[in-house]
This record gives sequence, structure tokens and C-alpha cells, in this order.
Amino acid sequence: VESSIPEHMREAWKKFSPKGFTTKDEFESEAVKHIETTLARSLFNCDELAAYSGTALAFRDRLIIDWNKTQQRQSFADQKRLYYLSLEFLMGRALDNAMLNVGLKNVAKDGLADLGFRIEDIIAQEHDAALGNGGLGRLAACFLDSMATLNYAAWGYGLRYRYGIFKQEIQDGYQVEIPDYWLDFNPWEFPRHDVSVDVQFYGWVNKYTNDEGKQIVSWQDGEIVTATAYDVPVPGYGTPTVNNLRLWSSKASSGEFDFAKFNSGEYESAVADEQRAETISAVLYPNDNLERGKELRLKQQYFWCAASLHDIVRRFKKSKRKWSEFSDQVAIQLNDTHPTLAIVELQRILVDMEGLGWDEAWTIVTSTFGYTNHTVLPEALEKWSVPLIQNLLPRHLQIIYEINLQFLQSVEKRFPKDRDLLGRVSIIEESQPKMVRMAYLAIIGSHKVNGVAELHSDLIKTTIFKDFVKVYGPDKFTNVTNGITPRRWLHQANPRLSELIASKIGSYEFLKDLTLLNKLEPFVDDKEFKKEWAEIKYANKVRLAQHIQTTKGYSVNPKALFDIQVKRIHEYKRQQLNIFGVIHRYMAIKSMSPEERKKLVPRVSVFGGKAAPGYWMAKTIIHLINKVGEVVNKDPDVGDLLKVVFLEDYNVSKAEIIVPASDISEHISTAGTEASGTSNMKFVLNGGMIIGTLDGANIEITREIGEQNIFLFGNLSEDVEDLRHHHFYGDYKVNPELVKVFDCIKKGTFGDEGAFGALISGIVEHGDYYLVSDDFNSYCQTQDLIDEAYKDQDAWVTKSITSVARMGFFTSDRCINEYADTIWNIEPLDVAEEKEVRART
Ligand code: Z16
Repeated sequence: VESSIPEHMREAWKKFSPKGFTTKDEFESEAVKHIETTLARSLFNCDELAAYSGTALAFRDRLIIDWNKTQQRQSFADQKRLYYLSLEFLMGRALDNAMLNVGLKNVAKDGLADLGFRIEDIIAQEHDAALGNGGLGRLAACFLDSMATLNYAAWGYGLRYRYGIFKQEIQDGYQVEIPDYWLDFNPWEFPRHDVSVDVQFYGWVNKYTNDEGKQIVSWQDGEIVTATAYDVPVPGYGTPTVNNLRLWSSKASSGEFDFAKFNSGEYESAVADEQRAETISAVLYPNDNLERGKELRLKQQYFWCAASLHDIVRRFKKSKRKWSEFSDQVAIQLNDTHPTLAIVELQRILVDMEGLGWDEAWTIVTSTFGYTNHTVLPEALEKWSVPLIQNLLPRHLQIIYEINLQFLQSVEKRFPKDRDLLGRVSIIEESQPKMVRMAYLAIIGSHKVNGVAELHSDLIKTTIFKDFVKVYGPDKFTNVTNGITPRRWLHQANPRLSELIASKIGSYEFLKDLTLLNKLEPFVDDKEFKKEWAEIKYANKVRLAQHIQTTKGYSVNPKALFDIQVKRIHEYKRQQLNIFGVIHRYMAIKSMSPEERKKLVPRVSVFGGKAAPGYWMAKTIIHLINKVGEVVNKDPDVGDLLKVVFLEDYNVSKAEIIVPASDISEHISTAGTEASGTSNMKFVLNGGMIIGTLDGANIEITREIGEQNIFLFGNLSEDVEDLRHHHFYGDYKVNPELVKVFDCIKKGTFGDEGAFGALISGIVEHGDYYLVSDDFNSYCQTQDLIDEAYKDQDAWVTKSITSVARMGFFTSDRCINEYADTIWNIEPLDVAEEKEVRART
């Protein structure tokens, strides 16, 4: 391409193409230029928001230069690319991350100080990009960070929601949802009006034989919605690679938007058509681990899959390769079953549009896709009703039936005597109405299926997908234990700890090779080091205490043990177990003499997390936590011994303040229900201890850091089924200590006892599905052990340092390398030359 451009033109471009700032003065000049021209503001009306905007635009310019080069380099290298399809990307803020990644945060800090601003205040102006619910969305964001940092040619594909996850307020102890309109000023996205795809819905299928005797299938007379690309740069840490996250926005197609209607005065219905199209990308569904089968959600899924697939195929076709080489050039990872229609869409493109034979196409499809499962909870497994798909995507339903037919025929051949097996593995559930089981379709259409932690990957093989292990053999199923990016979750969130670690092990290399943390172990007995370590934790607790002071209006003692549970509110995550434990502690304090109270370890119990707006029980749990806080926090008998705090609107940027401040964090799901958990990793990496069940990644964390460094309790996953059975058919009794807690609630200690009736009866009368009662004793005893352990601060700090030193495994870099080697079959791009060029200029 380059050689087709005349020499003199190339010279001119080279001469004037921007190089990007590196010094403080250059940064200031760029920022001020943006403030005065791009934003049309001046020294006299430059508030913190304007200063943020100018800073962001200056850094954005820098990123764009590397971003363009990366994209050119990747196109030129012509290697296989990975496409990560995810309905959620929980990115959080971008500026701090960008500054650290290009290594110019200190430059910006000094420059902003010159201009009269504190960098922390400027960073805090940014609105979180909150296009996700929880773990799954944040995992996708960590993966993008690692893929860029490791120089993989990888793109994310998602939806550009106008409204991200709602903002949470607490009013009278109840959750209230506020819409999160976040696009007012978003310097991190680039509309690509020249990159669009027309996506079809509804209509009907016409099959006929053409003049040459060929079967033609055409899907026609549907409604067309246009997908427009918005690109977001994803910078890697300490590398010139800047990858691309492409988010699709929906609008009425220009062909579709009815000018005829408009001209004849039917404004209302013309505008209604337009709005219906825009509704597709309007709002993120606020459910974590729950699928509700709404038509708009299915429309979102198809809209995003179709746009992404056509974009990928278009790029492939430019390479002029044979179709048989498709999966040498393209790997697509499905983040949960949400993008499963991509499988069907690729088959449709190849067969209906490109004219390939069915088998040839299917071979390409199945060698392209990988599927990651993130849950075994039945209510979270996607099923779409056949009539719904029939109406919205008539051709896709035919293709799904054909995929199923061929699959079932192959199963029948191999297991001719097993009629039941066919019914069990069929993509179609024979219910009323019939349902399409998306996970089964995802398995059948992929070459690899993985779970996200060892226990979870074992569980999917022995429970929900066991028949498929029989059909395909065990090798199709594998494990890739989740990880987190140490750049955001250590270096950015906890700069002092990162600096202390770097000073001990000699460099910041551990941020790129987290196993280097093991070099800390020799220092566990270094007095001075331990003192600094403890001081940093204390400073982080002071910072959280200040946050609590400003947001809640009361003070907590930073010397107290900070006990934190922040995550989506869900019965399986068992925030109710935590708050019942708090009530148990409160009752114990109330019954003590002043002397006894003196021996106690003061504690601050911090909760945070959003409940899905329609999840009534989760909202009841939030309500109870807040009501307990109201009573406990003003009880003079208790004072500093116990405080209960519900932090509003937990999100990524708040996590960056909360995570470094914990002494102990709670990961207490009923064994076998939390696929992995990733905040457990964040807390330990920041020197916190864990109280947890033997669930998800807790098990592997224990193996890595050692049993003496974690507080485990509760029943094992393998015993859960029997226990549940016993609740219904045995002589089941609720734990007596828990009964006392319930009595305390029922007395009205925390206000209207009726408000919490369902929470109690779920345990007492309806089988205690999440085994709160079974684990209550063990939980409380373990909390007592924690109090004891915390009294020995020296031993506590030893545990803390040892744990951090052994956390190397849990970086998302390791995780991405595993995906790349065992599923995607891709290798990093060589950027050594680029780095050298940059070092010279
Ligand atoms: C989600 O956040 C998760 C699973 C799922 O099926 C849907 C959503 Cl929105 C979570 C898991 O609950 C969690 O255990 C896991 O760590 C996370 O996905 C990332 O794998």
C-alpha cells in the first residue's frame, strides 16, 4: 500500500505527523491548547472538569498515534487475530490507566500542578464506562488490558449502550435506581460513520432453485437497522500496542427511515420508527447471573453478533484468501452464551451469502469459535423460545434446526441404543413452548469449551454438560482459571504498595511478570519493610474512612478491622449470611460487661453492591443491611466496636478505593455456585486476608498462598446436594444461634419486622437453598478466629506479605497466554523494532 503513494507525499506526511508529548512543558502546551481551542475555555473559566477534558484530550492524542500504528502493523503482519465477543465491558475510568500505560503520569501530575490542579481531583472527574454488571464484564476489561500489554492482535466487540449499569442511591434504606447516561463528553470513543453494517430482523425465508439448478435461500422483507462502529483505544502497559474495542450503536437505516412518511406529515410514526431502531443499543440489561428471555435482549444479541461477524468477514475477504483459511486468520471467543447467534450467523453468511456447501461451512465455523461458560446456576442459562426466534430470525431458526439434526444423527450413529441421550443433548427442549438451549448450541458450534476455575470446570463436566463429555470425550472441555490485571488492581489502585514492592524486588517488571512477586518472600522478616507494609494498609484505610465520612456523613475508626464484602447482591453470594453474622456479633456485644467489651477487636463491616432492579430478595438484603447499620451505628453500648456501612453505587472506580483498604474480605458463596470470583484475587493482591468457602477460585488461591493464610469455612461443594435433600426430607432444624438472630429481627430491633419476613422464611420454611443455616456456625467461629489472629499484628502482616508474594498465578496475563496457546492458537506480534524506533526519537 505504502509504495503506491508518491515519495514527496510520503515525505510531507512524515514531516508533519504528530509525535506526541513527553515532557511536562509539552504536556501543558497540549492540554492548554485543547482547553482553549477544542473546548473554547480559558484560564478564567477552567474548572476541574475542563482540566480533566484537556488532559484527557492530550493523552488521547498520544494514544491515537500508537493506535493507528498498531492497526497498520497488525494489518501488515497479516497474522491470525482474536475477536472477543462480549455483551459487557466494565472498563471503569480510562485516563489514569492511559497515563500509567504510557509512563507519563508524573509528567501530567507536575504539569497539572503548574496549572493549579491536583491530579487526583482531575482523575476523579471522569465518568466510569460502566457497560457491564459485574464479574463477567470486568473480566472482559481485564482481558483487553492483558491482550494489549502482551501484544496480541486482538479486538473486542460489544454494544455501545447509551445507558450503562444504573447508578444506585439508598433512600430510607432502599435501593433506588438512577439512569446512567454517560456519553455527554466521552473523549475515549471515535465514531466511525464510514464503518456500518445493515442488520435485518423479521421478514420471511424464500427458497427456490435458480436457472443453474442451484438451491437459493433468501431472507427477505425484513426490517433493517444500521449498526455504526464506535472505536475505543485499548492501550497496553509499557508497549506501543494499542488495540481496538469496537462498540456498535444502532440507528434507523437511511434507506429505512421513512422520508415518504415524513413528507406526508406522518412525523410521529416516522420518528417512532427511528426510535425503535435506537432502542436496540439504548440500555444494558442490569441482571447478573439471570436471563429473562425478553425480545429486546435477543434483538441486542443478534444486532451485535451480525454487525461483528460481517465486519470480521469483510476484513477477511480483503485478504483474498480461500475460505478454507478462515480459521487460520480468525479466532472468535464467546464470552458466555450471549453471542451464540454468531455461530449461526457465520454459517448463514458462508452458506446463503457466499455459496459454500453446508459441511465445508460447518467445518470452518466450528474451528473458529471457542465458548467460555461462567455459571452453572440454572436461572442464568440462556434459553430462547422457538416462536420468538421464528418471528425475529426465521432463517436462523432453520439453520439451528439443521445444526441440531446433523448433530443428533451423529450422536445416534455412535450411541444407537441410547434414545434418552438424544433428548437430553438436543438443542431443542421439548417444552411448551419449545426452547432453544443456547449453551448446547455454543458447545456444538465451538472447538473448545472452558470453565473459569478448576472446580467450576470440573462441575460443568460432571453436571450441566456431562452428556456432551460422553459425546465428544473430555478433551473438548478445559479450564482456564480467571485472572485480573495487576496494572489497574495493584499499580493504579495502590500506587504506594506497588512502589514499595518495586523498591524491594528492584524494578516494576512484576507488573508484566507477576510471578516475580515471589521475590518478596525473603523479606517477610524484614522489620522496616513490614512496618512500611502495615503503614500503607493503614493509609489506605484512612482514605476509605474519609470516603465514608464524605459520602455517609459519619466517621469510622481506621484502626478497626475492616471487613469488606463488595459484589453484586445475590442470594448465592450470601450477603445475608454476612449480615446475620453481624447481628449475631451485635447481640453478643450487647450482652457483654464493659470489661469483656474491652477485649474485643473493633470492626467495621462494609457492604457494597447493586441488586438487579427486579430482584426483590436481593433488595430486601440491602434493606436489612441498611437498617442494621442505622441501629448499630448509633448504639452507645457499641461505640467503635462495630460499625455497619453500606457504600452506595459500588463500581470500578470505587473498587479502586475500597479494595486496597481491606483487612478481611468476604467470598462466602454456597460451595459450587460461584464459578470463579475475581475480587477475591484483587483483595489478596492488595494485602488483604480472605474469609471464604471452598468455592470457585478460592480453592486455587488457597493452594497458592497456603492454608495458613486464608480463613476457610463451611460445607463442601460435594455435600451440597445431600444437604439440600435433607432440608426437605430429613429432620431438619435451623441452627439455634441463627434462630436467635431471627428472633432479634422479628422483635423489630431493626424496624418493621415484616419487611424481612421472606428472608427468614426462605431459610426456616422453604428449604434454605443456599445453606445459610448449615454454614452459620462455622462462619461465626471463623470470624472469631479472625479476631484472634488480628490481635497479633506482626503475624498478620507476615501472612499478608506471604500471600501477595504467592499471587503471581492470578494475573490475567497468564490467563490470556493460556487462551492463546490452548484455544486461539495465536502468537504475540513482535514490537521490538517499534520500541527501538520510539527510544531513538
Ligand atoms: C457474571 O458476572 C458471571 C457469570 C455469568 O454467567 C453472568 C454474569 Cl453477568 C460471573 C460469575 O458469577 C463469577 O463467578 C465469575 O468470576 C465471573 O463471571 C467471570 O468469570
